[in-house]
Amino acid sequence: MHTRLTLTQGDITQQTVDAVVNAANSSLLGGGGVDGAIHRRGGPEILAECRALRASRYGRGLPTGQAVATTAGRLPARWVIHTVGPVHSATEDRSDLLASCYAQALRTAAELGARTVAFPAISTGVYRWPIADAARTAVATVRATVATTPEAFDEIRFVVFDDRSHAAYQTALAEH
Ligand code: AR6
Repeated sequence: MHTRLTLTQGDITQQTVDAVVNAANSSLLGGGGVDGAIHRRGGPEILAECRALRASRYGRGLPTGQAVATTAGRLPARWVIHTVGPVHSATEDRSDLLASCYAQALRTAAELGARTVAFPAISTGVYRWPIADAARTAVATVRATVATTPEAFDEIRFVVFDDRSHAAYQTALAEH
């Protein structure tokens, strides 16, 4: 099966998919941006599972570049996959951690049997990653991951908020 990579401009909390990826922070206890929107619309069930994960497996928080799933609560999805992007730094290139977010989220999705997955532009808001570079990393990592698991996914959807991000993803998707 061929996995489609698609691009949508809109609100990630309104995507009808199997799994929605959250641009979380390591506390797993919510924040602004995508994280705030997911908890607001998804309801308290998501936070309750996040708290349980903190109490069991992630007492020190979810490390940057890793991913973990919870229920999607009231969102039109089955799961939320929380991942922690790196904060952009001018002195240290942590593109490897940004790529890891996409690879680990997809690995988690495949384990769950999620065939459609929606990704926000991880790290490009509060964490200040330049959108053109983040879009290239996102697209290249998703392409490489789905190439190794061609049967796992039907659609990977990149969901962006603004025109600039949309243009950056269009450019990245047009590159080979
Ligand atoms: N749907 C789609 N995209 C969105 C939405 C939405 N509802 N809301 C924002 N964006 P951010 P980060 C875009 O800041 O940079 C939180 O406080 C936004 O325009 O959500 O990884 C967490 O708790 C931007 O392009 O995530 C962490 O502390 C992109 O989504 C921290 O922010 C990501 O912006 C994570 O920062």
